[in-house]
Amino acid sequence: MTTDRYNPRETEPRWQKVWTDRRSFEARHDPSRPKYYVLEMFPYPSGRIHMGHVRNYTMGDVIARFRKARGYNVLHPMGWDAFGMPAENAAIERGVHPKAWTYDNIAAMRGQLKSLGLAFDWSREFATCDPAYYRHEQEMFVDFLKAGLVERKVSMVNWDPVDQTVLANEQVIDGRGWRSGAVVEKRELAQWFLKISDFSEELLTALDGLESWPEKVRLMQANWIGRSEGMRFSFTLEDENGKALPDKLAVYTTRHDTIFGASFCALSADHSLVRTLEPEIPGLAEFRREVAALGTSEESIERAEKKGFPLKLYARHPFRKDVRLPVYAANFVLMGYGEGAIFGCPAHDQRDLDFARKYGLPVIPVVAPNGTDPSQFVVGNEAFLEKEGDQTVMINSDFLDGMTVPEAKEAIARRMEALGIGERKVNYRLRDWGVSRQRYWGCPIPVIHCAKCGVVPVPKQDLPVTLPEDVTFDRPGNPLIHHPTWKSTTCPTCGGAAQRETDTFDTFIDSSWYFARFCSPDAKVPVDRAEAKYWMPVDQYIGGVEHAILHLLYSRFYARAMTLTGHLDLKEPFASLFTQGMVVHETYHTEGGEWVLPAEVARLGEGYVRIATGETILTGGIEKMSKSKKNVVDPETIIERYGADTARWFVLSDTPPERDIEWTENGVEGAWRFTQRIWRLVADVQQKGAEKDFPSAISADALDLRRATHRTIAAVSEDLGALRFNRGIARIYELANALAAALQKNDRSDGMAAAIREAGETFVILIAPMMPHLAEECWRVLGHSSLVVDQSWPKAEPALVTSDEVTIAVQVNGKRRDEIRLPKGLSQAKVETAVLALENVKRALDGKPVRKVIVVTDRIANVVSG
Ligand code: ANZ
Ligand code: ZN
Repeated sequence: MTTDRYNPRETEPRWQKVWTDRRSFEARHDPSRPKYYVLEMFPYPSGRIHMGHVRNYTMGDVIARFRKARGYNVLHPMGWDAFGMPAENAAIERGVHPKAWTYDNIAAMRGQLKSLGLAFDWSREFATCDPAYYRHEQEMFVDFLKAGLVERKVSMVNWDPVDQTVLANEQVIDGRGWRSGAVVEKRELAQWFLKISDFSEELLTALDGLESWPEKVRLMQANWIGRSEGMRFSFTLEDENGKALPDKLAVYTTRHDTIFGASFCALSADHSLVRTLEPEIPGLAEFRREVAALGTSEESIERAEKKGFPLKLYARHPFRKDVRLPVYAANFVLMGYGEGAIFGCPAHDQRDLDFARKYGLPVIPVVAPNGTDPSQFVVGNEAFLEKEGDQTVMINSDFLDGMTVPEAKEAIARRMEALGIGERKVNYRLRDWGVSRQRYWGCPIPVIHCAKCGVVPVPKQDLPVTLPEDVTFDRPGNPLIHHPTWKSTTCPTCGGAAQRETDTFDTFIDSSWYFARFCSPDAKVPVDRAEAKYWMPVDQYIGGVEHAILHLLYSRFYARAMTLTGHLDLKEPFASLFTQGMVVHETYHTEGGEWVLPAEVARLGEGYVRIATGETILTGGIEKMSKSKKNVVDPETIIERYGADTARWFVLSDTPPERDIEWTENGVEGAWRFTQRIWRLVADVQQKGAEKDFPSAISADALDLRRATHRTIAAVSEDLGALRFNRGIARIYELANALAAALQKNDRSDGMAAAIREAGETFVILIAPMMPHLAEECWRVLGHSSLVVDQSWPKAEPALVTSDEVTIAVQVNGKRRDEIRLPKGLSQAKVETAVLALENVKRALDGKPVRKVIVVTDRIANVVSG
């Protein structure tokens, strides 16, 4: 017998234990079955899960459970992206060791994820900070090194002189270190780079094959790779007196057509020519320092006021012998792109225009809308940029006059090639990936520096190079440098005294191959090729769009690099990608502007008050849940109060998964009430649906219920397969209504009992991916000793699915609230019953009595309330 109320607190841990004991979700290589690898981006062990995790992992879980029921051999693993700064910050601020902090957090979060009943194969779990994981990362780095995929280069970093540390671009705020507040300097440092730029073209063109990726992500990646077709050409240089100099100035441009509009040249402050001139020109050193304080981020450079410093040099115009262009060092020219030098054409580039206005340089338009009189066309404070589809013509441009822009580009390219001063060049914005970090809590870079032999990779038999645990955080800089002994070692080549590299890897490396490691988490090699061949690629990858660029691009590169070094045989690691929306919530604050947790607030009349004090609370708008605005709801509290199934159901309902979902108390209450309703419904099914077999002829009502059941199977299967969870759920509500209606009528017509049983059992299997615990409990109530988790997904009988159906728009008091699919020509009474049972209609009625229902056959049903 069932009790009146469904009590998730009792059932959920019980079913979780059953699944664990039966190893229900452990995946085993089985070539006789089709595999399905579903993966959600693994979490950083911050200490607690948040609602974003709940939404993300629930989606993956529904897919995993659904695919399993459909007969796939499912791999659904979980691990921890466990290296990174926050662990070190905790060490500095609170004196806990990063390792202890990290593993404690993992333990806490593992418990929280388990309480959600997620169908993970926990036997494959690892953390990237486990030496057993990162030793393989080190091994692959050594292989990459041998394969020429790695380079050691001097590069510019943001240096915090107080904290004695390198800062990431995001850690530089208005030119100052985020923690110390010190003015950031630029420093040159020898660092390791992975040569991702060798793959620019390949990573770009292969995007076309990623048809199951969101278009916007593919576009973001394409922009990031940033292919452009242009020219590299050289100017001859002269001094103020017109004396020719030996040096030439090479520039990169995509607008060689605008060469007759050139009015200056600009060099990056780090350009070799500028460096050479620094001691000769007073004030130049100061200017370079000022530019350095902008840091290395393109964004801050873009935002800064455009400034230059005249170098007392001139570039001779290649086609106008009487024109020479002043040469500047400028803060907006990047060293890492093209040649680190440009010619400026103010009329057709906004940065160049701002610069020209500031320094009084000529502005000569050379492209104009078709039909413009060249002598009348002027450029004011906005550069003239042609938009796609514009009809334009070259003006003021000598032999180019009258041409279109593409014609002019071609003409200039030919001339320059003929003169031997330039060539066509494809450029990519994508830079090599700098992977050295001057940090403790990361994977040690496995190389040794020997005074005699130079850089020597650590021999494989000496791996892993493990992090020392006895480190201190009492002074600025990298603890690995301060460690008394760790870095002293002997050179593997000559046996002499040598030093370990004290830099560690960028944590993006850790997450660039973890998905491959999950295929064989205990292998003695980084990846067991046979396992990876079976499981890879990931069939469905799910994560936030904030990782659309770097993480995914690095992973795509890693798959290629691993393939080149024989660790994998695959190019694209993620066959299909889904980027879910965020969880948002109303923000609350006091009149004084202090943010207040939703849990501390209660509704009072039209407004809100703080429960503890009664003071007035104001709302500040719906925003992404964040600690800073305190608009967070703790999943643990929700699970304790309502159970995991309610939370899971809520995060999937109503809102399409790619959109932001608003967390509301009402919504959660609604999901909770539905779990209770299911519980009562199933108890009723068990009583009234005693038959298993259908008689040879069944009543019209029984047939109706069967049709509802099979149509729901068809629709939910399609919706879950396409990740339209909210739509699948809406269909499940409809089936609940149909089943409830049949039960209520106490109809004993032929076949009804079997139809009820069929509907009830189907219903339980259909809700199982979303509410797995409740489903198991209901399955037991229905008299089964098997588990729902082991049931196959029901099949829709085609004859019961196809029927003449129409979509009827449902209104309440003339306002559209829903729609419903019903058999064509259905009687007024039946339409009325179906419509009144809709959740959206009930919500819109808000308890008001129904006066009448106006039905326009097969088109509209309007519910009019009293
Ligand atoms: C002359 C010109 C005239 C340009 C004009 C633009 C408009 P993409 O498309 O991103 O490749 N550029 C080249 N190297 C640069 C560097 N190191 N730092 C800053 N800017 C640089 O952009 C290529 C354009 O960006 C080039 O074309 C160059 O300016 C600038 F009406 O050359 B152009
Ligand atoms: Zn040596």
